[in-house]
Amino acid sequence: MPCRVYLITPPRLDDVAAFSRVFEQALKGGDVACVQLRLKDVDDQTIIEAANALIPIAHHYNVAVLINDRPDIALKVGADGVHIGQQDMSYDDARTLLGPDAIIGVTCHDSRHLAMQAGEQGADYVAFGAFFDTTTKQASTRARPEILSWWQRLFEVPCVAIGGITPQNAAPLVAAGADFLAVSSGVWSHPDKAGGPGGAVAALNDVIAATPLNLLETDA
Ligand code: 3NM
Repeated sequence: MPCRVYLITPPRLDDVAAFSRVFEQALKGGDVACVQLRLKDVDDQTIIEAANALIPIAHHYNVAVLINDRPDIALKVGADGVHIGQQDMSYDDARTLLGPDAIIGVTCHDSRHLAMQAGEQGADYVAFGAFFDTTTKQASTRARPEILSWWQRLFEVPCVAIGGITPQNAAPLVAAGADFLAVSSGVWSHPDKAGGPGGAVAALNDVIAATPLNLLETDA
């Protein structure tokens, strides 16, 4: 399967109606597999209201919606799944709560061990990062593209590359075997003169289409 774009919302949405328009513009830019609603330092009601605004737009474009960290909210708002970190609800508890059809992805930082554990448990994807500097999150680990190639050779479960990805730096991650490029500021802060968020999604899809798989050598 070719690599696909995975959007992450900005960490704060001061005006959900305004963001909804930007979001739709991004989705019109090209293929997007899913969007992760990732709001930080806000109350539950704010997440729920944002989800209620964004889910119908996403579904109109056949884009799955995942809620960051909060399986309980995913259930409540009818999202397609969750993205959980190592400090959040456990994979097993999230699966029990959401059922067999939910998409459950797990943050694995730069750890082969965490990724194998998540894969064995049944995660729908494992996420590695951060590949580049990012101001969106205080990323505690730096992942190297080799981990994507290692994973791609050994496992069927898709891998997501995350952290500081832009259309300019994405190609080596696509070549190394990322199944998804998870991008936040690289889309929302894409310059207006380069088409804004829609232009970023188009550019990411262009990079994916132009970049053949070329797995890196790894030590195992
Ligand atoms: N997780 P941007 S890095 C949400 O390393 C997130 O696990 C990361 O946003 C990790 O595309 C990150 O703006 C931030 O860098 C992604």
